[in-house]
This record gives sequence, C-alpha cells and structure tokens, in this order.
Amino acid sequence: MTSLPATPLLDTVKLPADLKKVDDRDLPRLAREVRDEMIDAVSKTGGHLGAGLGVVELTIAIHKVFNTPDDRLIFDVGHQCYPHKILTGRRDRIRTLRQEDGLSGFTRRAESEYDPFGAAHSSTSISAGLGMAVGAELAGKKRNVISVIGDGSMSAGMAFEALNNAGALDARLIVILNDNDMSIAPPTGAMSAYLARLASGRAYMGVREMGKKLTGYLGASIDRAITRAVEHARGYVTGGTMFEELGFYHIGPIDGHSFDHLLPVLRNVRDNAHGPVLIHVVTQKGKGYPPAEAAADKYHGVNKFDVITGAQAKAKPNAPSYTSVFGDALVQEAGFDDKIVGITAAMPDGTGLGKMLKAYPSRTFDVGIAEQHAVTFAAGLATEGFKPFCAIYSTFLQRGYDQVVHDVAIQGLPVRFPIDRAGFVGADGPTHAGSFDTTFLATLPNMVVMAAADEAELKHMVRTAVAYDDGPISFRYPRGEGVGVELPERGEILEIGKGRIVKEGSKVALLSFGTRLRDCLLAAEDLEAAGLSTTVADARFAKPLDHDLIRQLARHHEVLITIEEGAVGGFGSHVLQFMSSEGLLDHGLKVRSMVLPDIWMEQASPDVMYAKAGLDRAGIVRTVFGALGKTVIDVGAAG
Ligand SMILES: Cc1ncc(C[n+]2csc(CCOP(=O)(O)OP(=O)(O)O)c2C)c(N)n1
Repeated sequence: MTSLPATPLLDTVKLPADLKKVDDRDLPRLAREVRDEMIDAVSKTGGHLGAGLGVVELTIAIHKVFNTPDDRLIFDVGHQCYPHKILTGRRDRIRTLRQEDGLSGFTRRAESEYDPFGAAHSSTSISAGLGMAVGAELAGKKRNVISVIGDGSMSAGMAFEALNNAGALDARLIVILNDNDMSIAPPTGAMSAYLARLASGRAYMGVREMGKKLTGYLGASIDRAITRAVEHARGYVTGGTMFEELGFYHIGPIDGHSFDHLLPVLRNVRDNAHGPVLIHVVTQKGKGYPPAEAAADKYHGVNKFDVITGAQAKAKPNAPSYTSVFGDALVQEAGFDDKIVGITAAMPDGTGLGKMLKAYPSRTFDVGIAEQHAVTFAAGLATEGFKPFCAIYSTFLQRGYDQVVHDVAIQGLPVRFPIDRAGFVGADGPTHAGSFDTTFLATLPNMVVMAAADEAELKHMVRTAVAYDDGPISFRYPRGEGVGVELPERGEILEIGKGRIVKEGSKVALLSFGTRLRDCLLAAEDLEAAGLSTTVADARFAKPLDHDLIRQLARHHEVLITIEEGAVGGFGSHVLQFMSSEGLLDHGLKVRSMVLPDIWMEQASPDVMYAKAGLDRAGIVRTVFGALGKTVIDVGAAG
C-alpha cells in the first residue's frame, strides 16, 4: 500500500512561534523544505542565492531557540535573509523578491517586525546590535540581541570598531560569525587567514576542559547535548583568540549545518550568557544545491535559472557592459604605464578590476570589504608616484567619503575614482542606487568630476584619468550594457573641463551629464517633430564646468534644461550656481534642472525607475513643454 505524501512541514510553520512546536528531530526535514522553497523562488526572481542556502539551519535554529521578534535578530548585509523571510510570515510573497512592489532583497524595518534593522551595505550588524543591547539594558528590559555576520563582512573596520566597543561595554550581545570562507570573491587578508587557522583545528581544547570552561562562564547548566555537540564539532577553541582578547566569550568553531551542534550551544548561550559572546559557526555557501556548491562564486548573485541544471538565463547583450569596457580599458592603459595600479574593496568582478588582477596581479589589490581603507591606501600609493585607480561603486564610496575629503582631496593627491553603478541599479533598490556621488564629489575644491555618456566616452575618460596627475579625478558610469557605439582602438585624452555639442539647434538646449544623453537625443527628435529646434550637449564634466559652453547655450536658446542621474546638489546645481553668479538667469531664460526625485526610489526595472523619476525621453519632453508653458504632451503622441 502506498502512503500519501506527507504534508510539508513548512506549511505548518508560518511564524517562528510555529517553529517552537516542531520537534528538534524534524528540523533537518524542515531545512530541506526551506531550501527547496528558496531555490524555487530565486530561480524565478533571481537574486542572492548562495548566502541564504548557507544559513538555512542557522536561521531555523535561531528562530527555534530565541524569542523573535522580541529578541532582536540582525543579519549583516541582509542578502542571506531569504530563509528568514520564509520563516517570518513572508513565504506567500517570497516570489516577489526584488520585484516592483515586492519584498526587498535585504532586511527592511518597514517590511516586518522580524527585521529590526535594515541593511544591504555590510558590517553594520554588530554596531546596530550593540545599540539595541545597550538600549534594552537602559530600558530595564531583558532581551537577547543576535547579530549574524559573515567572515567577509567581518573584515571591515566598522565591525572591529563595534567589537572593540562591545568588549569594553560588556553588553549582552551575541555575535554569530558565519564563516563560509567566502566573500563575493574568495576572501582576502590576514583576518580570513586567521579564521581559517581557528577552523583548522590546531587550537582546540578537549571536551572536558571545554565543559569546565563553559560551566565557569555560562553557569552550571551545561547539558549532555552540548558535550555531544562539542565532540562532533571537533572541540572548542582555547582562550587567547583575538575575540577573547577583545572581551568576547568565544565559542567555536561549530558546524553550522548540524542542529545537534547549533541548538545546544544557542540554548546555553541564551540561558546563561552575560557579557558579549561570539559564536564561530562554519557553513558552506550554496549548501544543498549542487550547482551552487560547484560554482566558483557559490552562486552569490544569480539571474533566473533552471532548477534542474542550474543554468542561468542570460539576456543576449547588445553591447559590452560599462564594467567590462572599463576593465579592458584599464588593462590596456596599464600596458603602457607601469605606474597604474588597481584597487578594489572585495568587488573584483563587479568593478571589472578582475581583468586587471588577472593581467597585472602584482599591481592590483583586493583589500577586502574596506572602502575607507581602500581610499586612503590609494592616497598612500599616490604619494609614491603611482597612479591608483580606486574602483568603488557609487553607493559604497559613501563609506569612504571622509577619506576622499581628508586624505585625498585636501592633499591634492592624484587618486583616480572609477565609479560604477552610478544611477539606478534596479532590483537592489535604494540601498544600492548610485545617487549621491556627483553631489558629494563636485562640492570638493579641485576635484575633477566626469560622467561618461556612452562606452566610448568611458574609454576616453580612463585615458584622461591616466594622463591627469594634478589631483583627484573621478568618472561615473552606470550598471548594465552600453549603448552599442563603436569603441575607439584606444581612448583619447579629453581636455579637462570641456564639454561637447552633439546636436545643434536654436530654441531648446538639453545639457546632459552622463548616460541620459541617449534619452536627450530621443527627446530632441520629439521636440523637433513638434517644431522646437533643439541643441543637445554632453557636459562631460560637472567639475570644472565648461563655462563657455554654458554661456553659449544660455545666450542662444530660450530654454535650457540640465539632466543627470543623480540627486539634487550635483551637476545641475553647479550649473545654476554658475549661471546665477554670471547673471545668465537675469534675462528671461527658462531653466529647469532635472535630477532624481527627493525620495528613496524603490526597486523596479531601470526603465520603470527612469519613467517614475521623469528622467526618460517622455519626461524630458514634458519638462521642455512645461518650461514653455505649453500643454504636456504624451510621448506616444510625440514619438
Ligand atoms: C560596504 C559594502 N561593501 C561591499 C558590499 C558588497 N557585498 C555584498 S555581500 C559581500 C560579501 C559578503 O561576504 P560575507 O560577509 O562573508 O557573506 P557571504 O556572502 O559569504 O555569506 C560584498 C562584498 C556591501 N554589501 N557593502
């Protein structure tokens, strides 16, 4: 007789409270079901896969043992939170991950009470957790605070600042170090080597000693299960680890895929710990899904994929990505100039510096997730006559801003900043949007700030940055593929502070900074069709501004529109500032400055985001018509 298939256990677990009713012995089955659910969901949405697969057991164990959401659970970066979302009332929406109006791909306070802290940038969880732990103590509440942080994220200065503070405050904070020996790329640095040494088993103490140690610290209630767990987990590290020197009670490494190891340790810590505790958990990124386990990047971030084969959907590109054009151009220039060096903060492939790393390994540095250090490290290299290209995404450069100001710009050091992911990034949402770089860079004296309008321009800007040695220089470009223009054999050196006219007209002037140029040209077609002769110019530089170009456009047109994919305070603001100081606004010129709207724009496809921001062809046409006091036309009618 065949038995009916059992109801999935996961169907009975909507919230962590339901998990409390599941027998410990059934948890491995639940873990399998959570994995299957997550793999199926991400195969449809794309997103971060490997990190979540690695923490399925850990997430279940934490929710089983602790009383979330009253106990606070914080995931560092938040890209590993999909199992957490499945178990905290969001399973019915899990297939909306990263889609317009769907679940965020990261933790988000507004989304759930089970997300006490939003994230997406790394290495914030210990600081936030410490604040919560201290806040609970000040308010007289007894509450557990658990910060889960990866070994890659642990390499950042901010994580160490928090450890340092937590050890001194003696706060009741539980840090779980999720050590999968991976960042996005293989981890780099002495810290990673140190963790590998801890996990390699050289410094383990025997079971009996461990029992004594835990009893002494955590109290007398060490149960037999923990002793068994320790036997399985190869023992506990003896005193004197770096974390212990910083004031943490350090447990581990333990097997992060074994409930027999996780549950007793977490229960003992919950019931007995007083000061800060660090539990070192060893996991495998991509665990339980063979294609992910086999992949070099452990499927850190994936497109939609076929669950059976693991093959990812790849849209056929029409043009090379800006990232790869940058990477190739830098390698080409590095062949001519041995002073060129490359620096990345844990993003060799994302930034295109992987190409440089391959071609010139001794001149390329992956410093780990350490943007602040990356910038000042580049500054140091510049003092020695090198030409550092410090390639950091727009959003992550925010973390190194004081270093840009204080260590680079004030000293006038020629550090080159290639800024990828400038503008909308789509599914990653507002935490990853590159909105502010022009604003925060162009305000610095003597900084040169460029934006590439297309991939050929990007090549010119790489060459220009090599040639410019008088101070810091940046160039921004977006995520995704270029517009398909022909690439020059080698970039040209651009004249600093000079823009270009791309199309000449007489009534309307569209002055673009960056890749919105293409939509300006399309909008110009619509405007011409409506009888409005239109000039389109590519500013190339937000700093120094091309004053002659602006004067010429202002004096010979009725309308002047600036357009950029950045927040207010950037290119357009500098143009207006210049025009007001020159009196160019005094004679009836109609001026509009098109920037990103003053909101945190939620995830959607980039085209939807451009339309919402009004920064597309239709939005440009509408703005021109609005400036002329004419009826707003629909782009369909215009185009
Ligand atoms: C400040 C900052 N820099 C870079 C990134 C890009 N990033 C996202 S996840 C990640 C790797 C994190 O490694 P780890 O903490 O070990 O987590 P794992 O993915 O291995 O689970 C990086 C570099 C980021 N999110 N934040």
